Amino acid sequence: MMNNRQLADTFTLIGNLCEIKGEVIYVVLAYRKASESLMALPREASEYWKEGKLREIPGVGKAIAEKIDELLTTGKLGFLEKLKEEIPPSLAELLPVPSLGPKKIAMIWKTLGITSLAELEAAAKEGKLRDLPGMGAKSETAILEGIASLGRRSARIPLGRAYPLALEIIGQLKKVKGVVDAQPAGSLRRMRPTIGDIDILVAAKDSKPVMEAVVSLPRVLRVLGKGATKASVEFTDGVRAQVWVHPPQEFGTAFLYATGSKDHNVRLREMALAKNLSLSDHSFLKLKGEGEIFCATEEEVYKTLGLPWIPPELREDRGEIQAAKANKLPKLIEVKDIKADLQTHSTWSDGKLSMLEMARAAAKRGIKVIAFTDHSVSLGVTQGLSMEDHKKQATEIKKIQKQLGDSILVLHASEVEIKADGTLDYPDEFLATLDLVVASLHTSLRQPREKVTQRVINAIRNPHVDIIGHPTGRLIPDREGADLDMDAVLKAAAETGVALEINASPYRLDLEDVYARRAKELGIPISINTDSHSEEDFDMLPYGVATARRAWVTKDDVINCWPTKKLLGWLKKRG
Ligand code: DGT
Ligand code: CA
Ligand code: ZN
Repeated sequence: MMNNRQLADTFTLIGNLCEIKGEVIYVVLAYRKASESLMALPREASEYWKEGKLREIPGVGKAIAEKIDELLTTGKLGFLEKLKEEIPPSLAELLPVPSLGPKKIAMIWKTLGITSLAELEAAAKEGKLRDLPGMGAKSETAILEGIASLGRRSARIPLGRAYPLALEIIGQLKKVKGVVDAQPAGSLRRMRPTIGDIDILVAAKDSKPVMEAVVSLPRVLRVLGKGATKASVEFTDGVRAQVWVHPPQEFGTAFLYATGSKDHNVRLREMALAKNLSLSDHSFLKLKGEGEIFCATEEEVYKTLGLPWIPPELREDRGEIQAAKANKLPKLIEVKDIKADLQTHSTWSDGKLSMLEMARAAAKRGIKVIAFTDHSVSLGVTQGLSMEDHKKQATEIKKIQKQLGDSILVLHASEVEIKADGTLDYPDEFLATLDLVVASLHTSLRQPREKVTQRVINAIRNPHVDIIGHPTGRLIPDREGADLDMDAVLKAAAETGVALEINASPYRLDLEDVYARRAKELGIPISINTDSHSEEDFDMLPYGVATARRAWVTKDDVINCWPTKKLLGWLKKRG
């Protein structure tokens, strides 16, 4: 049975081939939207299908539901097979090449019979493209450069890398004369775990000096575009940034537009049209009568549409506009609500600092409870602790607790390995002696779905386990998580009341937003932890909180926000 990723890939391919074929753009976009929506789905589409509820998936209308039905029933799609006979599927490789559009691709294919990237590159090098209609030696060079840039460009950048970079650029731009404000926008402001390109919005009356400053930023490799109010550049490490400038009186509409997401913006524009207003990045244009409405702040834009301000992390067209209309937006968790860090490591395993140093670093940041979850013995690379070692660690904790006084409470815990055979690294009698137990997967992540899912469920069902750490084990951007059956995992967690972690490391952010949101809806407690191995790691907390915000999570849903007494009571009850 096809899974969501395979279905999504199928619709992306259909969209791409339709685009090269010359289908009207809204058809192409409908396939792409369906593909994105399938990737963001918290459950398998086949489940919806079995329940006869395919049409409840966002972006899935009658035509696409019929195609999903055929794919799930037969594993094939007649429509796609026919399309592939008309348009060679390998042509889709050419679409990402900058400077090439679908029309040109079709023309190159029809005139020269080119169907792959390799053939295109060879033809450009041999000078075979310059004589085609509308092309010349210059377009050949552009195509070769475009192909080279594809190789250099790593797909998407982890948020944790993009954010500091953006702040650096913003720092530079704020020094430019006449700049009133500069803010991150796009997926960066929505705090998606990975970023395609960095968008920055600048408020200034005069855009010219800003445009100059952008193209002369340090480490700019090349300028991709420079207009009157928008410039985009590529840095030497392949990261791209786009800077938009708007006068302060229209900063609100511009900020909203540049923040996206595109789908959120489309919804707002529809709402504006219903009020006879045309919403652009500049203003609301009055369609009846004359004049424009300018908004200096986002609040004013939303207010004009009859909505409260919507936090950027929610702007993904996942029900936020309906919730705003009904005045039912959640009061999202904030960094300051976090009072406990329940996964940290010290020199007892693979951390860089002693427990005392770590506890002080956490206390300095307002943390009231810290759990040391040094690794268990089987995780060889990290010098995991034996049960003997734990006795010594317990003594040490008593000692440092005296030194720390009531500045912070130290819990004796462990990050226990969920072994390949599904058992835990310590016997239950021992787990019962710890203040808190986090159970995590680090090895044999590529086991078949059923087996790896069962491992996690075993850990969830162990009454001594309090938190499942970074549930899927994914690493951003390189390692996909285990192929877990999330439906089954969430169901088991809801039954036992174990907490699921949102690991705040920007290279994990695991659970990801869609699953964390479902966990919350199922009443599963959520735990946001930094998994700190050094002092700087504590500062990654905002990434974890942002992921929770993207999951509509409030502070009541998160055990790290509970008063110490309530947290300790919960741990005690779990045994
Ligand atoms: P990314 O860079 O792939 O991680 O994703 P975004 O969301 O940053 O998207 P990007 O960089 O293509 O565009 C930045 C913002 O510009 C996006 O969040 C919303 C807005 N935007 C881009 N294209 C369109 C469009 O066709 N229509 C509307 N309404 N807004 C758009
Ligand atoms: Ca972007
Ligand atoms: Zn871990």
